[in-house]
Amino acid sequence: MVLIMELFRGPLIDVGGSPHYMIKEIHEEPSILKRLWENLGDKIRQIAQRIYSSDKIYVIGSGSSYNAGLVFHYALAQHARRISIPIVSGDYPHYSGIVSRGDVAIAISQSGYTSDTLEAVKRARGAGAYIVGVTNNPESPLARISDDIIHIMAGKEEAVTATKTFTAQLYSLLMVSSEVSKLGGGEGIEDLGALPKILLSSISNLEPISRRIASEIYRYQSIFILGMGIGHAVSREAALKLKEASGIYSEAIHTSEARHGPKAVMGKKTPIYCNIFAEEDLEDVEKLLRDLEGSGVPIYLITSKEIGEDIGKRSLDIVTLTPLKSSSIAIIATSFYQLLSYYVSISRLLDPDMPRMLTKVVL
Ligand code: F1P
Repeated sequence: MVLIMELFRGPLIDVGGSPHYMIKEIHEEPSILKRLWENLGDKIRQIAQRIYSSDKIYVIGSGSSYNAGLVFHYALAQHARRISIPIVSGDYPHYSGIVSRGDVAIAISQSGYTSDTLEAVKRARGAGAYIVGVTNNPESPLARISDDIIHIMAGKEEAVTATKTFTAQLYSLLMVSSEVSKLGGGEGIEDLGALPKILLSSISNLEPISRRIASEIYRYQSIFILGMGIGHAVSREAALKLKEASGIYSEAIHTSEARHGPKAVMGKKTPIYCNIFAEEDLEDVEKLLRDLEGSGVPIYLITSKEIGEDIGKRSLDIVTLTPLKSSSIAIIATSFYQLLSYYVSISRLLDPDMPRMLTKVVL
């Protein structure tokens, strides 16, 4: 009993009525989005203008911040018909020769201290790129060396596992994509203003579902998370959360790539989560499901209602998300995986706020 109390850590500290910071911070997300929607408008329009008139767009970050940047990359393509180049911060040297004046580099780091990101920014700046920092710390080194910043206003994040800062980064970046889309004569992302409310009700719907699924999967050693486009970016973040908070080996696999090798290790012992956020994903998902039929692989589809209905004729576990057609679905889907990672962590008697071997800032 004492051991369990120790591991849960929650009852021993006061985190505003929540047993852990991680779950408290997930629940803060809707109000952070509201704050951003109400305060960031002018800044976002200014930065969108800069991006719209740039030659090339680089998106730089590490860990969760890279994953937020990858959603942004897909959102810019989908809504604004612009190509950006997503770069893992540490990989920057492999691109440095092509960055030049007239380019914009969007550098994402909640802490603003991640050394790989700072190094990449210094080099991009040296090459003449205009730097937009996206950070939760306006006093950080990243903020200081950026030409402009988006302050994501998430408040201090106590849990090492990033949740609310990821969602705030993502929302700010979707606001930017929406404005770049409008500058090019597009329609923008129409559901962004309603998203704080949608997320609030979605979290309360998804919480019991994620608890139930956590109780089904917490004993597994490994998990695959599949997706395409934005669904792939979300699967990367989901896999990272499950590794960090729950200690489960989880791998993000592009859905269309699953039949090119990974299928060989798919079996009863490895549940599959499959993100389906767009009609275009269905053909690849159908092919894979056909291949896996009878193999006993536990499959969960994470999808919006309309898309899920066809496939739902098979006996699969379907997690129904609010049916958003835009990139905003990434925020709703990520909140499901954040909740799932939290509840798997609890079921495994781990401390979700302090994963082993991790620190909040990677210097
Ligand atoms: C990047 C990051 C986090 C991750 C972990 C280590 O941080 O990779 O995404 O969850 O805590 O650091 P940052 O650059 O966004 O501060």
